Amino acid sequence: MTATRPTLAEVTALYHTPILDLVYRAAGVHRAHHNASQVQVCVLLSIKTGGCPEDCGYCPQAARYDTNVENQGLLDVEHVLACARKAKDDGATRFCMGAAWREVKDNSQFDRVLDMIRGVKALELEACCTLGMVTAEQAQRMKEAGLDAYNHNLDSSEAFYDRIISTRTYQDRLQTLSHVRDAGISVCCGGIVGMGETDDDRIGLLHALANLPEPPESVPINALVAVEGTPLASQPKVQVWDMIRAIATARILMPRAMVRLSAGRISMSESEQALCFLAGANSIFAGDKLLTTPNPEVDRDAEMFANLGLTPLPAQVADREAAQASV
Ligand code: SAM
Ligand code: DTB
Ligand code: SF4
Repeated sequence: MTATRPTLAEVTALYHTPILDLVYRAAGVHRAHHNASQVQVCVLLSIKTGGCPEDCGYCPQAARYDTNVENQGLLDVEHVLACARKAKDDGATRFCMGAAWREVKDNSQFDRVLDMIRGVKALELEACCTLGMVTAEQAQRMKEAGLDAYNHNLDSSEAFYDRIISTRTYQDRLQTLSHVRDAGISVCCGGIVGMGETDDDRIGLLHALANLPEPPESVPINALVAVEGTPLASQPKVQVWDMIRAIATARILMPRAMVRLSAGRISMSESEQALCFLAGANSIFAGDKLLTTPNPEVDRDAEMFANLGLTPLPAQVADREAAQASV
């Protein structure tokens, strides 16, 4: 099977490989394209929290669900840069700013986000944003401000997507991804495991990601964080084998990408996370909070890195990876 533009049948066969064979194969692909002892460390900050008009069924920040999230307007630039400095001191090389917006609007708030991007770059951190849908012009302005990467997930297969989100379409998402790509910004695009989707939906997501006009430079694989008050609150915790299978398949299909073990680490043991790294994950979100939900403490991750012989990937290497992936 070729790594680029795999067919649905190829992805299906790969995904259903017995798990140990799949991990073994993914580990080989990982080692052929990356230094497998280096893991990219990213820190997330919610720069605008809650009150979102969208209806994403997994999301505690959607205004229509009664969750414990406290709404917070767009933070000021100095506050964000203080968090970025702390992230850098804690060893992060990428700083990701997330806003509970449906889309970016051309107003003073967007100007403020552009200032945040410039400030993060001045700290010699990689800058990433996830702000909802963007136009071609907005993507261009973010590129000019120095943005390295933009996160916008497909979340699941096109078929399952409609059961989770009704306020924007799969096609809308692809449109934003193409604006980001055309502006020369690295694409960070992945999805969520554990929303009640079938294996075929996971296969559909992985197939869609690997068949984007160019594969994403980063692929976040999130385990659903089931939050009280959201429609997916009572979803059972995802089996770790499902995360490992999704990560290993993503690694084989998109060999050059940074595959991020994203949401859900808080409820995974060190040995479960080790299997994810063996299966090809080479990036994490660090720091005790994702956007609104908890994440492992910095000290606990430092201990895990020491136990597993992992070291943080230096920033310039991450840049080179991204450059390679876009060739
Ligand atoms: N509002 C913007 C958007 O949706 O594009 C940006 C922020 S949004 C929170 C970014 C991504 O986080 C979502 O696409 C989804 O994949 C992930 N996410 C949100 N809530 C989650 C949860 N409870 N568990 C796992 N992943 C989640
Ligand atoms: C991604 O794929 N996962 C991150 C990031 N992109 C923005 C977000 C995870 C959010 C988990 C739920 C929360 O903390 O609110
Ligand atoms: Fe809004 Fe993003 Fe949450 Fe969807 S995932 S409800 S767009 S913040």
